[in-house]
Amino acid sequence: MSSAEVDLLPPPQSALHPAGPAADSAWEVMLVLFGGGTVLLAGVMLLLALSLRRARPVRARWWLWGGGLALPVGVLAALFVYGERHRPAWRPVPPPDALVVAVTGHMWWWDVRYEDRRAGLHFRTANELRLPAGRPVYLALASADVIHSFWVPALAGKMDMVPGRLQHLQVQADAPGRWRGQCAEFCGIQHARMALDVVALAPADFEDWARRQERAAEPAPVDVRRAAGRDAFLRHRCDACHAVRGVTQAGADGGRGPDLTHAGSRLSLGAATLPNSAGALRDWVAHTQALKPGAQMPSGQARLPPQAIDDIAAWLAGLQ
Ligand code: HEC
Ligand SMILES: [Cu+2]
Repeated sequence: MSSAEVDLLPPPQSALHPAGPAADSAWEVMLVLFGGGTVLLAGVMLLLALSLRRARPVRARWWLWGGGLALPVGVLAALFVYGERHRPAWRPVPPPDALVVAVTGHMWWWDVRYEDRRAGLHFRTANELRLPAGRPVYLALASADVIHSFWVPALAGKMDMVPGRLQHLQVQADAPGRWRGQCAEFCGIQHARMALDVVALAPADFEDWARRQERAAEPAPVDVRRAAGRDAFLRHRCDACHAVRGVTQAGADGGRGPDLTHAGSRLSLGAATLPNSAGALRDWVAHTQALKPGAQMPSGQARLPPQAIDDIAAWLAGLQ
């Protein structure tokens, strides 16, 4: 993706800048609750001022029936009806025109699988969610270990990812853009560095991206350096945890670590811990535990010769 397509400012992670219908609705609820609370506070202050100025106190019965019963019942009933009407609908089955994406939380990264029945797309990626602008996206949310929570404030409210359960969230981005998501349920030492890049693309750009992602990696690079990187990746058993379609023999569950088939095409590394580049890939592989202490991947520095790390990084950067 060129820099012209993506805003280079820090991607916002803000519920105050809604970018789709679900977030618009949450924003409206927030305004109504805030406005309603302000009106109530003003009313109470007014009553207080009146009672302080007036010699004759308000009768006790008024306080009891009015302030104790009528007011709270009226306000809470109205809020209940209003809130119910704005609650996202529970849809056990995705709408027919929706793009279905299964996102599974792991300590501390996101596995992302695309299942687009309409276009016949099936592929896996990680730590990055790309969406076609203007089309509903049905997210099937699960967890591989502990409770996580999927939260992209610009697009929708939070949804917990609970082991043994399948939750869902329907989101839609109104226009192309880039946002940040964040795990919103404490899930262990690197919870804070379990973030997610979210990019909405024009439908044609999304189609291009998806077609590229669906392709397997080139099994035998002609470039000598990259061939050496692929060999080192296999020799040092990175494939014990990572799949690179076309190169490794990973099972259908994807592996213990993120799918790396198109690692070079992603915006960041380590679940949005650092921006992606050939140099960052090298640093990540060599110093994993310094960059993300506790991450469930060993640092390469002590185990791999520097040349092998350089070659692997060059190969991964080329997996576009
Ligand atoms: C024991 C399993 C394991 C092994 C072995 C392993 N990794 Fe990882 N790797 C992981 C996990 C888990 C993550 C996610 C870490 C996180 O972000 O918390 C990861 C993340 C990565 C990422 C960042 C991916 C992304 O999109 O954020 C790269 C690149 C990577 N590993 C490369 C390698 C290379 C190269 C090797 C071999 C030298 C290797 N890994 C060995 C488990 C492993
Ligand atoms: Cu978390």
